[in-house]
Amino acid sequence: MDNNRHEAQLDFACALRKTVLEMVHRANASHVGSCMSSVEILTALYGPGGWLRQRPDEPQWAGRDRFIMSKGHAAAVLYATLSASGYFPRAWLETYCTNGAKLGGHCTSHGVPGVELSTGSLGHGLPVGLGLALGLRESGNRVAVLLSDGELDEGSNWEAALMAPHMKLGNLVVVVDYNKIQSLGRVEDVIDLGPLADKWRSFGWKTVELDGHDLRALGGALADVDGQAQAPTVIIAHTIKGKGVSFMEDRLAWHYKSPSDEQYQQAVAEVEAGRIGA
Ligand SMILES: Cc1ncc(C[n+]2csc(CCOP(=O)(O)OP(=O)(O)O)c2C)c(N)n1
Repeated sequence: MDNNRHEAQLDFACALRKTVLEMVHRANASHVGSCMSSVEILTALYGPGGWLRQRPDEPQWAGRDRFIMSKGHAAAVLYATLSASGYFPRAWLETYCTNGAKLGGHCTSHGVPGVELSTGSLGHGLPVGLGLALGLRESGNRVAVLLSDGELDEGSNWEAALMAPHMKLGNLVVVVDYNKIQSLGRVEDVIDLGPLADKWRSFGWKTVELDGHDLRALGGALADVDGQAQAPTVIIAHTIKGKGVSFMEDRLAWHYKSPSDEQYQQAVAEVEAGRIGA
């Protein structure tokens, strides 16, 4: 990736973190840690020079690649990304998670340009993504699905994981946000997923493991996805829940907690001072 694009992606990611903090703080909402772990993944997909082929001014463009945010509780970071990409006005973000607003606390596709599927009930994104990839394979469109690690406790994912290589869906890419924490405990204590890469590989997926906050690594792995290939790709992105804010990083509490005024100020200052994704 050239340096200009990399710098632009670093700026995009930093802005996303600040926007998410602003949204959850204003709405007194949960899931800030869940959003922070996905920032670089969404930046690699949607940010400057990102992997998805989309037209924000034409959200229903038939030639678009599809993205499904299966971890729908992290809606704030998807909404922030879509707004930054030009899908809808930034003013909409101010209404996030308030009564009657377009932008609900979980991802909603109803009336929100750019959101392909309403999500929040975990375990549905990959099965739907599989169907989309099957339907779009001939036209050359690609489908990306972002899963969380706790979400992999849902058996529906493993049915789709079994099916996609059988259907030779090279146009399907899954990114697992492997932050090692779910809502009420650490993944290894709730249901240990390890060895996670071996599991996907044994199902027939092209399997890549990387640092999910490394924008160059993410961009490289996505660029290697060959839509004509015989196998789907899974990117196991090792991430940190709450990434970018010292008191949130790797802390279970920040799945549900919302920052106080003071914590919000500190978090923004840390994000502005940090240079994450390099
Ligand atoms: C089917 C289903 N069961 C339970 C929940 C409640 N729930 C919300 S988030 C979550 C787990 C969060 O952990 P993880 O999936 O690892 O996502 P992270 O926020 O860590 O990225 C659960 C169980 C849900 N949304 N859907």
